[in-house]
Amino acid sequence: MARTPLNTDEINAALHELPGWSFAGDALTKSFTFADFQEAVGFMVRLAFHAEALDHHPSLHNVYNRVEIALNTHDAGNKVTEMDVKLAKAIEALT
Ligand code: H2B
Repeated sequence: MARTPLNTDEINAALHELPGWSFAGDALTKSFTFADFQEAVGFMVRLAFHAEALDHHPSLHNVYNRVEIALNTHDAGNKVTEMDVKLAKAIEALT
């Protein structure tokens, strides 16, 4: 159930509760900017603990103080599912 693809209405409803997040390339995406590289890496490490706890793993792209996140579910054919919304909310709680 949690790894069933969400429809467009469900994704838009989720985005209303996720400020700064977008739906792009079949993923929930957001770019975070930090003071420096160390802060950016610290964020990714803290995020990693939540991802492990949820058994759901983000795509992360880091350049210096920026971290770009894309969330979708491989087990659902790389579509957005409830698991991605859950992880996005956990990430928001970290910032
Ligand atoms: N992460 C993401 N993003 N998508 C998945 O489908 C997924 C995952 N599946 N983390 C999990 C692990 C699965 O491979 C394990 C077996 O539960």
